[in-house]
Formats: sequence, structure tokens, C-alpha cells
Amino acid sequence: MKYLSILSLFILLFVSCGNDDDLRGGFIPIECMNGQLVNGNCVCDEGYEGSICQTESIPAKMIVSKIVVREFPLADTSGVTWDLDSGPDLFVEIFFGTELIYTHPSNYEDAEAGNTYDFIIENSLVNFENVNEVYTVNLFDFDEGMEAPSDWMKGSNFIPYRPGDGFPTKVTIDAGIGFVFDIFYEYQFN
Ligand SMILES: [Ca+2]
Ligand SMILES: [Ca+2]
Repeated sequence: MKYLSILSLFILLFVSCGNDDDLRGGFIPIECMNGQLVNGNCVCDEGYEGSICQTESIPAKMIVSKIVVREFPLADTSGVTWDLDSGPDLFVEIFFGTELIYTHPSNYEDAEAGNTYDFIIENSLVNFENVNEVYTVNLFDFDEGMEAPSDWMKGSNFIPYRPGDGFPTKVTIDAGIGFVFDIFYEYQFN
């Protein structure tokens, strides 16, 4: 019987949690999932809502602070290297749909397999404001003069916000065929 009544309390809590008015009607949360209990009410951590802070808030904005290229393809799909007699000169571009939103202003000359390459994005220049829509990171080998335009090496489409992941500051994306990168986020909720 004791188990049953505890279970019913939980059910009551969860069923009634959708409406904060119910809390004022006498239900006192016994535990806040992502927050602190203050005077009988949950004060939620940033990014959570609901009467026991059980629901992730959808971020208003995800700011990209850095992309770290961990692996890049050594050659194109027909096996031809990006430059004739040196490694590729890496830089990244970011798209929202078909719209180019960021080109990294510098490149890493003659990149070598096994090294990682940090593309730091300063001043919150890249904001993902449509966190449930598709963005793309494209990796290029910078070419100029006779060699221009730059070689597109590989790209990856992804949806920034992953519900239930708890707002990781670093997400690793494996685009296949040797393109792996980390993307670093800061979250804003209003
Ligand atoms: Ca090239
Ligand atoms: Ca090169």
C-alpha cells in the first residue's frame, strides 16, 4: 500500500505539472529535476522549465564559438589530392540553407593528417537562430591564382538543437569519408 500511495503521488505530480496553478492549489514539488527548490517552488536552471523543471527550453540562439577539424579527406572521390605537391590549405564555411553566413578569414597551409585545426569564431559572429533547421559546415582547400577557385572537400548538414541532450557545449559531427569536426556552442534562451 505504501508503494502504491507513493506511486500515486508521483502520478499526481506529473499529471498536474502541466499547469502551474495546480502548484498553488497545494501540490508541493518534492524534487526539482533541473533546478532548486525554493519556498516550495522550483526555480529552474537556465534552459529548463515546467513546475519541476522537467522540460528543456528550446534555445533562442546557439552561438558557434569554434569549429575544430579533427579529420579531413586526403583526396577527392577519384583519389586526386587537393593540391599537386602539398597538403590542402584548410578553411571552413557555414551555411544556413543555401545562404552563406560565415567564411573563415584565414586558412591552415598544407594541413597534415593526424593534426587538428581550430577555427575560432570571434565576437559571436555565427548565431544559429533557427535551431531546429538545417545548417551546413563545408570544408575547403584554399586555392588562388591559376588554381582558383578553392576546392570543396566535404560538407555536413546538421540540425543544431538536439532535444534531450542537455545542451552540450561540444558536439562531434562525423560527416563520413574522413571528415570529422567538433562544433562548440554557447546557448541563449531569450
Ligand atoms: Ca587545391
Ligand atoms: Ca597546399
